[in-house]
Amino acid sequence: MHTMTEESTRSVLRDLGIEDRNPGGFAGEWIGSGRAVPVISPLDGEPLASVAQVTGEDLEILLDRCRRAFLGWRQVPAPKRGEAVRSLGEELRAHKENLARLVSLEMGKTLRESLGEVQEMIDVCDFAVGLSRQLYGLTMPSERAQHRIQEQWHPLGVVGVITAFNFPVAVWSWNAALALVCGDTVLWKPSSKTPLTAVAVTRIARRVLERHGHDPAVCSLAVGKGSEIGDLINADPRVALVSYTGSVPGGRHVGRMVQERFGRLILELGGNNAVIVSDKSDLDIALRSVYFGAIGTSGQRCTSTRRVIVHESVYDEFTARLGALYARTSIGDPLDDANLMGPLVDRKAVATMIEAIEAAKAQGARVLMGGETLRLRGGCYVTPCLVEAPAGLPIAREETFAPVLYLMKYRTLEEAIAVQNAVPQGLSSAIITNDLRESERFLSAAGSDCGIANVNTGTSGAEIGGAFGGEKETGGGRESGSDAWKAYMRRQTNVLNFSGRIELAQGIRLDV
Ligand code: UN1
Repeated sequence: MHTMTEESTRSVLRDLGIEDRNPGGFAGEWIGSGRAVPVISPLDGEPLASVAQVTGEDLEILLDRCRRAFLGWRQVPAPKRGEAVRSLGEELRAHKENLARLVSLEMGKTLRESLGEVQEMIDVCDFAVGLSRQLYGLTMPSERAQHRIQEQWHPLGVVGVITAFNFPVAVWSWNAALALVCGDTVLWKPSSKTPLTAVAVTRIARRVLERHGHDPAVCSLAVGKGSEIGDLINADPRVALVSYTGSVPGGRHVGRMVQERFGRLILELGGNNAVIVSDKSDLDIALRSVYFGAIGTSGQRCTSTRRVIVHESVYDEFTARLGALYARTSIGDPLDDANLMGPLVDRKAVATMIEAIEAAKAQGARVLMGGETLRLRGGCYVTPCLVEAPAGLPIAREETFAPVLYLMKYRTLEEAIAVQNAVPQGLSSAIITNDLRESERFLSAAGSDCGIANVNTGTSGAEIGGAFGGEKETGGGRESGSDAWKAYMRRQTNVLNFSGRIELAQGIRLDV
């Protein structure tokens, strides 16, 4: 048993409207004619509740309703759509504690990180409310007299949001809050590992939309397998944009399917994020940044620190101090505030971690500590692992979704940047240095090739205000802040002629 008694777990579920058996489809009404799948908590291997998956026929109804909801929603003025998103943020504030508890129960991250995840949802709602009055287009001077050129941004359609288990609610919100103010409707397919949080959030969104007199199918839900329901979404021309968060192979598959029909895509795939620790760094900052980046969410963030590239002159000291922190890591029930690390999401994740460590050893790396499974209450607990990696270790080119950190040495900054860039993924990166030249070189065109590059702070824990995403095999998509909203809208260029005659562009003569 975890620290929450059965009674308090029940009260969390009750507060969020989770029943023993829940339908997994929603588009104005709840449906779910498929198999009821139990959700097993990684905390203790016990079932929390079950969710009935949607069938292909269910999805047909859901998509049709979600598309029809779009036809109305796109005509609601954007600031009015923003009002609904403001209420969504307020409702999330009211349920923050319980929603965070459910996130921890369902996927295992610590309660403090779950609270941070719900806070991300709230933050992006606030951001989107402001955005609802700032969906600006530009005007351009025309080369023709008494003509004007402008661009407008129009709603796009249904956005299919396919999310991963590791941020079971925040990734939906980055997409949904933006999509909603942009006038799109959302069909959410959550990870099959975390459908309960999705049901809870959809119930909240429904209440908010209905209270504002809007069609609740604006926020629809389809729980089902990626290979069935996900593929139907990918192939369906009614889904204007597919925003997919998941693995590189998953993204390659989704990308091909959506591209085949010229649908729009946002891909947020794997990361293999490195921190460069300079000899001119503050080692306390380096240690804390790397430590949280590597063990936070038990190494299951796409932004988790997987590699640390340390200057040879501080390597021994850094490694010894990091090892001491690792040895002190309190692992266990994520709802207990004393613990910094909860379980991995399931047994398969534990097996994958062990296999990666075996591969590292076979390839010539040295395990410095950790990487053991812990027999705690039948849950999926492991100790975080530090691996000393020779240059070019093949397994260190892969993203293993677990707390395995590869330590590498460097001599010159050029070499460190080359090592950091020499992986197929390009999500997040960081340098810890007090040297202005080093920091500027790291951020320059010849520096980090990642979508996120930080100085004196770690690779994970991005704020919502910046655009989030990465290059190369990470997929190239951007979500959340800055101008990421543009991917959720249709840009239309308009030429308006008020001259009273027809004149062709480029000076072409029309003699008729
Ligand atoms: C993810 O792991 O899919 O930057 C998202 C971070 C979080 C989001 C991670 N804000 O670590």
